[in-house]
Amino acid sequence: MALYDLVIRNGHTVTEIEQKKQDVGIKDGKIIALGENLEEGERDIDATNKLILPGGIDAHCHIEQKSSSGIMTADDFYSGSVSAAFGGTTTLLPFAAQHRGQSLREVVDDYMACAKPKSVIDYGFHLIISDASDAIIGQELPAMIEDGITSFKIYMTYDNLKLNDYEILNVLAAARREQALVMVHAENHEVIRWITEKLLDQGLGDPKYHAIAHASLAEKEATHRAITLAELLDTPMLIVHVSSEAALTEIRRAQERGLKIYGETCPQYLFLTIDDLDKDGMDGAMFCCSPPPRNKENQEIIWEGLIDGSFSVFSSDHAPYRYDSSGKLSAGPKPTFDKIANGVPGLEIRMPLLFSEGVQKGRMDIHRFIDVTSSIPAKTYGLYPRKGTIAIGSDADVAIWDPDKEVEITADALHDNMDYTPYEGMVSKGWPITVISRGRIVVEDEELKVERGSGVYLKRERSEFAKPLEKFVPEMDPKKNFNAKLI
Ligand code: DUC
Ligand code: ZN
Ligand code: ZN
Repeated sequence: MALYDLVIRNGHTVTEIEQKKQDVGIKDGKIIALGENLEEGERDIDATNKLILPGGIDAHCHIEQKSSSGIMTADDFYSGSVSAAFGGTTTLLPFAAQHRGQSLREVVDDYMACAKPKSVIDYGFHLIISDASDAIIGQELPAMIEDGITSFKIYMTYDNLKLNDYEILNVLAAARREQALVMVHAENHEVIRWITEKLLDQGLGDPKYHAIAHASLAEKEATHRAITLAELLDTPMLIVHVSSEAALTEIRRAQERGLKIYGETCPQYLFLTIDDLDKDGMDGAMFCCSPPPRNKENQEIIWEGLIDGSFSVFSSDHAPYRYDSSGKLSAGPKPTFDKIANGVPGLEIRMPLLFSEGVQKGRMDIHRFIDVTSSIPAKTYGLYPRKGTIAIGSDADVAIWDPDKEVEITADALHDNMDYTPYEGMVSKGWPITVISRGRIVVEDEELKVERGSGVYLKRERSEFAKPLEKFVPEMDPKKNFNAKLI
């Protein structure tokens, strides 16, 4: 019997720290050897002139999720996971979304039941918490964290999701106790509501006005407030889907002050602009997401933030709503912007477009590319070094990239269940041609090679990124504040 189930030979492995010409030996789903001239395996793959990269981790995506206004995403765990795999991603961290009144256990059980028979790659969950009652935060949440759901998202906007500052403080205190990571959708609800009303009063309801209503300043204010609350309780926090320079500046300022504040950005803020919302008829609806893409200058600054380390995670925020009555146009054929389902698809293009526009065009070092698409998400969310690197003992989750393969992105060519892509016609130079998850060849020769349901649930560890600093603002320090213990 061969020592290895699979050997990938003659390629260059690239991790977050180094690039090496070496073979990868895989046994029982794990990497067990790295080196030159490994002996023959049960199966050998020749990776001459190819790059062997860690499989991607998409740490923010909405799959088989019913939105707070009742609209289902177009992708279920089968089409979503297949699409992700074809784009070089081998781990998904979608949301298990609580609607008010639901117990967290019920929510998680529902999502597990959806994912288990369908996902072709490994997956974990973050919770979305929309009901911050004492019972949920005090009793249910700790049990979920114990079960490996060690991060959760809260919202500062959307009628059916938003938490007020008091509730956010309760959530932060619980996260601090449990060492769970809080992810925040930071937009000021009242600012958006006020601008929306004024626009609609003037009859300005076209999709492009979505970008006016979701002003950068609404994002900046909420980001500042969220960070302030996090600082008050000495609780790490990750601000998701950051779109604007103004919000990025708040994050940088906090980081410069030594706070554990992290930022995530997404393809729509690097590859789309506000002009995409200004299309004929309703076509701009295809680009409506929250926060929205901004202008070209802002786009450059988001790029800089991803390159210089201000952002640590690059996720798709895949929120797939078809351009028809099941999705974007569920409120009618010509809804005003506030009734258009929010979100854009991006699972499959996330890594290729960043590789092409970032690494190939010389803007982004390849190790940084791996950091933001795989290694740091793994560290942030308690999966490292099982996932997110190429090392002995790690899961054999790798993608073999052909750096010269050019692919034109079209809705037809992608594997999700969408009827459009916002990136139609863009050409990606570099594409993952063979995608391997726990030693299983998932994608090869442009075909899916595994059965539905062959991905497994990932019980995640608590993350160092969520560990408090034990450095309070002075008036909150229990030792300095008359021994008052607040958290
Ligand atoms: N928030 C998300 O995280 N995704 C899609 C839309 C939104 O508002
Ligand atoms: Zn959000
Ligand atoms: Zn999202």
